[in-house]
Amino acid sequence: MFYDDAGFRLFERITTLPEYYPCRTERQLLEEHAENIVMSACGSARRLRIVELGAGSACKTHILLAAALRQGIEVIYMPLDVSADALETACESIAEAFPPVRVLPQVVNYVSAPPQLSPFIGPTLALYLGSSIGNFKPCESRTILRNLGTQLKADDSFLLGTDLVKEESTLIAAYDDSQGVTAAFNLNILMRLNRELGSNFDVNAFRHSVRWNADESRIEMHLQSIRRQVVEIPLAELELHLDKDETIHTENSYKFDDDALRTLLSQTSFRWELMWKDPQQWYALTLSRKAAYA
Ligand code: AVI
Repeated sequence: MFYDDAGFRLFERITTLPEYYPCRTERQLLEEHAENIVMSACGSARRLRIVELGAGSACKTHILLAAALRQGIEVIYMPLDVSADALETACESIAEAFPPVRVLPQVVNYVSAPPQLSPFIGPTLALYLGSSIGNFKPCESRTILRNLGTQLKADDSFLLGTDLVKEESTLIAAYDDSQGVTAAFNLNILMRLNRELGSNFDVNAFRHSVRWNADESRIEMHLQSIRRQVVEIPLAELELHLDKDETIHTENSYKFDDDALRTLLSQTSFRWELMWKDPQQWYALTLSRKAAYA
């Protein structure tokens, strides 16, 4: 529900906000460690298939593609995404920046079904960046990674980007920025519901609310009703009765620590190999290998 055209534009703005550190921190980590990541994934092979879940516009992937080409490695890049438009943009920019890279996009919902990868002779490096995994409940994250694992060979690599648990005030600020961009991103859902499901949400009768749920290790975004109200959503055949201060829970963004990451990877057939964090330990890139079993 977040990512209609307006939502995409607002999310792009979020990624540039001073308070929203995940995106720029991940980019810095990729810039610092791209050579190492590619070398670890490739071993002695001279060709590499890079498969990216939720590739979107794939702008950070450019860093890895450039590192592979610098090392003289032949690259096949498979971006997977639900959005055909995002994939088209990704393919155009990669074709322009890296003519030798063969790009094989796949429009697929990797959450509801395993992506179908054709057999490949040589190593595959799977990517799941942007801490997108954090927007899924733990059981859903496990399903996504298990599904991915079914498509990889033993010892293929998997690079996962995750936001880490940190001081609450830093986390809250990242989701409740001073310019109100994240608030607009959250409230945009109501405009979308009004437009697409014929609902009558009064956008001014809700406010953006962010909570750190320590028990679940997640940031929660809510839309809080500023008064008692009734909202109709005709196409969903729903009538919502909201009390003053009652909230609509719109998003979870799970934050990880080393233990949670180790557990997630080992439960989903991956063997942890290397981890890189920024100096503040706010964000992690974890490189793991597909285990031979399962
Ligand atoms: C896309 N995803 C990883 C973002 C996050 O940080 O959970 C979505 C987001 N929601 C509000 N700000 C950013």
